[in-house]
Amino acid sequence: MDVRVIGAPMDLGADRRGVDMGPSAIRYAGLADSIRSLGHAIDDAGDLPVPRPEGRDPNAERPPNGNAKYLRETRWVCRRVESAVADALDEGAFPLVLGGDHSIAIGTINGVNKDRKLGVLWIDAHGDFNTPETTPSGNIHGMPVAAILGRSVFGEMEWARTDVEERNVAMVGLRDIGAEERTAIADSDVTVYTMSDIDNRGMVPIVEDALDAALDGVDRLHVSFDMDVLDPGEAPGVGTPVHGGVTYREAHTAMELIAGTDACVSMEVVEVNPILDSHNRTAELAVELVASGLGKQIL
Ligand code: B3U
Ligand code: MN
Ligand code: MN
Repeated sequence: MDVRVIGAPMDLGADRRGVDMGPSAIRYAGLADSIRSLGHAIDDAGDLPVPRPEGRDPNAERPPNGNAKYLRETRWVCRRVESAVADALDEGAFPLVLGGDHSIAIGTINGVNKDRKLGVLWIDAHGDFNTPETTPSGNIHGMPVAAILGRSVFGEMEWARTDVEERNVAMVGLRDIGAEERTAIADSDVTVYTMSDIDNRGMVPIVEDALDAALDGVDRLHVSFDMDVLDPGEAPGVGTPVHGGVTYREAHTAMELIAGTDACVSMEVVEVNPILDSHNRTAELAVELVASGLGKQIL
């Protein structure tokens, strides 16, 4: 397999600065060697351009109702992510997108969903199901799932919505969901497994069921991995840590099961924030988890 690494050093979708350094930190943690040691070729496309927030008006373009900060800039970045991902797939490579905040997933999934149906496995502490009307922060990294599903005003945004069906979105690891997000998720057809579900049933059946839901009627899977799904004790370098997350082994188990499906056509790892990290630990963990997701086995 030929892995195309695409850096998306985006930090306009989040409150805390620093996730723009995520792609560098993940590369520095040994990504290329780790991928090569699995027998894959690696082609690092470098980082896509991302506008700096300094001197910009976050509200230069406001959606009709509510708020979505840096909407114009996010569209600009996501379109570039989309075409880099689509080009990689056209050339037979496996796109691996390094974030950056989670708003870039809007671009990645648009790139993967171009002409064929897709399931999405969303691994995250958060629901990322807010819309400009329900967001508590205005931060687009809390909205990408709603965006790709074309909910609310995103339905009018051709760069954001996809034809991924709600029933093909499965989310794992959630533990921080706003009140309005909760209602929206409950009224939708997405499949959600919270931390309580993982506590009760264990990671293996949860990920197996999530994969079944995501791949129901489709044969391609995109994995969107937000590093904040891990417990902050394992992964301190994320912008919005939430206690009570998945363990080191649970995260590897999830990735090993993903590798075992053979359906995964693309992956992204997001929200690594080196400023908040300790000795690049979170980036190193990101590299290890990518390796498991790309087929690394213990024995
Ligand atoms: N739900 C909150 C917080 C949040 C979402 N995603 C992250 N944080 N990383 C929001 O702002 O939408
Ligand atoms: Mn997220
Ligand atoms: Mn998150």
